Amino acid sequence: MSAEEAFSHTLSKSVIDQFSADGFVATAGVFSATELERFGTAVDDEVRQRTAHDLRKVEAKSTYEQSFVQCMRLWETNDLVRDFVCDGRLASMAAQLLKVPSVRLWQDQALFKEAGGRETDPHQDQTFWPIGSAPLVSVWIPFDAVTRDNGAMAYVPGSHLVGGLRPVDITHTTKPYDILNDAKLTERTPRWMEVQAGEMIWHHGFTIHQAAANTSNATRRVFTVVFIADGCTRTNAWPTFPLDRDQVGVGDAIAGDGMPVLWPKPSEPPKVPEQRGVLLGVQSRVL
Ligand SMILES: O=C(O)CCC(=O)C(=O)O
Repeated sequence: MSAEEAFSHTLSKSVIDQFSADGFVATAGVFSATELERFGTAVDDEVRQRTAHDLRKVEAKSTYEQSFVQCMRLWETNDLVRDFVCDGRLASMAAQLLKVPSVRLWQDQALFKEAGGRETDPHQDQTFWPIGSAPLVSVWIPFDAVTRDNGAMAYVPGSHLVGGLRPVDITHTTKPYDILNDAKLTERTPRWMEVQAGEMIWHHGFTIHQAAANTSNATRRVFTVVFIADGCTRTNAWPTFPLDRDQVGVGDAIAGDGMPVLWPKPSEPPKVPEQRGVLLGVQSRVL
């Protein structure tokens, strides 16, 4: 069997080339409609349980919370979500896009943009984390069609090639940096991506991306999974929950129960860490 046949879901050369050039690419046909429905229902259940205590309307929330309801590490609390995250398809696609033999789970999360929710500010993901320029890719999986009216994503083509720029404080604790006007960018016009349910969009850790406000009357339901190449090290001491939980020190290899190797697919399903993070909202510190 060739290495390519061994992939759980083989990507064409044109998809991989487009990702390398643009820093983002859409793929389709990975999950069947039935699977997507089961996956979406599991994520809905988990978000509903984690947010049941929060009865605030969107306009009463903080600026950050108005961009999305954020629930992290659903693979640790929901068996069905765990099956989808760990079944090898997404991880093998991530390895192909990054052109690496092995990837670990970095994080997964539900990002539900409520009706009336504001835009997500343009930013790069990777500058939030102490991982330097480790190869990193995120997959954005919508459970319904997404348009400019209900929270579509937009990406700046080629921006990943510029590397890490000033981090953008999307939490609005401080004024967010206007990254689209960074002098290092040669291209600064985001390309909007409207997608059908069943399509998903992959972006590199340094690709500048943003999302539109949700002016529709329904929640935009999205789940994302981020993969990091195996064999990378922690580059500094910024508090970072998955690294701190697994006691990964500066200079240590990134590894541990919370960041399992998912490609090549492990022979046994990964063990769920005993210690859980917060169930709702952003979290960087071990509690
Ligand atoms: O879905 C959104 O509104 C933002 C998503 C995002 O920033 C990401 O997936 O990295």
